[in-house]
Amino acid sequence: MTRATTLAWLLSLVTSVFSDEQLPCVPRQFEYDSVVCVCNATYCDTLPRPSPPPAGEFLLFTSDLQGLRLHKTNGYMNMENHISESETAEGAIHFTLDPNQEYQTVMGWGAAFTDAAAFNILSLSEPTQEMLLKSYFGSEGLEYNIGRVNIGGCDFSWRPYTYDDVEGDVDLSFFELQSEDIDYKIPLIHRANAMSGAPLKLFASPWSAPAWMKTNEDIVGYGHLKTEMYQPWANYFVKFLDGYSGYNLSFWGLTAQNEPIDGYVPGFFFNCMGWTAKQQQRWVAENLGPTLEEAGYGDIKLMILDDQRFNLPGWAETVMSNPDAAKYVDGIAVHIYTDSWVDAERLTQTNDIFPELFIISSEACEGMGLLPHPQVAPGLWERLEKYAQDIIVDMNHWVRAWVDWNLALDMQGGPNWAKNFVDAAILVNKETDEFYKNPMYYALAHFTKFVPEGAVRIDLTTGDAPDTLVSTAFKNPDGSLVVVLLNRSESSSNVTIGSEGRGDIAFNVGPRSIHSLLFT
Ligand SMILES: *[C@@H]1O[C@H](CO)[C@@H](O)[C@H](O)[C@H]1NC(C)=O
Ligand SMILES: *[C@@H]1O[C@H](CO)[C@@H](O)[C@H](O)[C@H]1NC(C)=O
Ligand SMILES: *[C@@H]1O[C@H](CO)[C@@H](O)[C@H](O)[C@H]1NC(C)=O
Ligand SMILES: *[C@H]1O[C@H](CO)[C@@H](O)[C@H](O)[C@H]1NC(C)=O
Repeated sequence: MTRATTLAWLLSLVTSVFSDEQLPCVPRQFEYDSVVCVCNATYCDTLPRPSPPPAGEFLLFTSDLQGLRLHKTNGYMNMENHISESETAEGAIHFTLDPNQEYQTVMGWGAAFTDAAAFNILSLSEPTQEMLLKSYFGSEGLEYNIGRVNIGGCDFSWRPYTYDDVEGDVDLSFFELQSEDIDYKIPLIHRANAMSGAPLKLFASPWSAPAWMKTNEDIVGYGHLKTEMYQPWANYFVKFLDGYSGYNLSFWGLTAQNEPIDGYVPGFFFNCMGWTAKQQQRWVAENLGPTLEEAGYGDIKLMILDDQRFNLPGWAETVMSNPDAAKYVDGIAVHIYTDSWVDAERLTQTNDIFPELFIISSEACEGMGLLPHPQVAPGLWERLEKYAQDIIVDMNHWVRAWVDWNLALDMQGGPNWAKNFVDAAILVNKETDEFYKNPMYYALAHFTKFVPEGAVRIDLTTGDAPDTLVSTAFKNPDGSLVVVLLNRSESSSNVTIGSEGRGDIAFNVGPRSIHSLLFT
């Protein structure tokens, strides 16, 4: 061996020896109730994918308000099934797992490569950028397999552009990808793909057509596509896909429009375009569907809605009522912003009516300027609780993938040309060349590290858990089982999880905590 190959071999040995080791969180407390984990050019906490333990044992990973982050412990199942005599099970809340009762197959997890996210990541030094990308796409990070991309400008852009702002250019001869794509998002997506081993499932969403295609001649505000622009707007999608394909990036999916309702809200303040379900039906049937197919993009998964769940099942019923539209539609995308007051039963109803369509949660964030907390609140635990609760409830109602909003925002919650600042799982501080993993990042970790694409949700029931204790369960492709439990209450309690022929798992659930259990 040459010295160089010996060195490479030694390095790979060292890496393989230490790759199972979980590098701990370096905590920092801002003025909120829990901590962020600090990463820089030379250090970042890691999350190695746990191997399932032998039969009769379980692994338990806990994060809590007090500062635990995926803290690993293990235990043995109580094979006697005499739970009432178990030391740890006094007054326990009992859950019953039925791995034979299967529901939907998981498609995965991800976030959006917005202009803002790409700008923030690239504002760090090269080694810190690598740490951040690894935190999402590497084997020791969240292992995201899905990425969303904005088609042209969105609010998380530094200017409200489209790819063809030349008035009346119906042939799209001036259509051009912009610096936001070429210098920011595309290079980052390639780096993410290289880290994740397999190309990400990318899906793209438009916020607004060029102003000249719209009734209000503006990118913001109340307005919709002029009827005579239905075909040019479908051609615009093909130009976008061709453009990215020129940079060797292909898309797995598309949503027909980001938040179509926004464009029917008078005075709406960031990039939007209004569609009713009836208009979307007509456009998909007569323009988008056939145009994608003719251009060789017929395999791209087309998703409708991409807006709040209160529109379901009605939106899907309207679009799908026309077979010429229905034949092009593969899925339904929902955003989380009304989830705390609109029942998730709407998702189950929708799945019951259209079992052939998949449902994904395509956008989520916290901190939309609502009191009592500001938009960016580093370390605020309640935002983990909101994310985890939303994921659990969604998964229990047939959602197959959950996609976060911006991969990274700055300390102000931007950049956002419309000043619609919000919080993010990772905040970037370019002054100090650091980034901070918010509790929301770990909410995602409790799912992504344990429940890969291809896992199936299974039945988990409880007669006596309070509302503040929510849970869901999965069976993985390798046969291992996962239960995720979130306790939003201030008190702790004992929990047992039993399943036929497997013995009971007993453990204590502390106040304000989340747990992922892995066993075979
Ligand atoms: C990076 O973080 C590590 C761990 O906290 C720390 O020891 C090191 O000094 C930091 N490096 C810089 C340049 O701040
Ligand atoms: C795309 O991939 C091909 C084949 O690997 C390569 O030759 C070409 O340079 C790539 N193009 C870009 C823009 O990356
Ligand atoms: C959990 O079980 C332990 C051991 O039996 C007991 O001391 C403790 O009080 C129980 N905790 C709760 C909240 O019931
Ligand atoms: C947290 O939630 C429940 C519900 O309030 C509470 O009674 C319990 O003591 C805490 N632990 C668990 C698991 O619920």
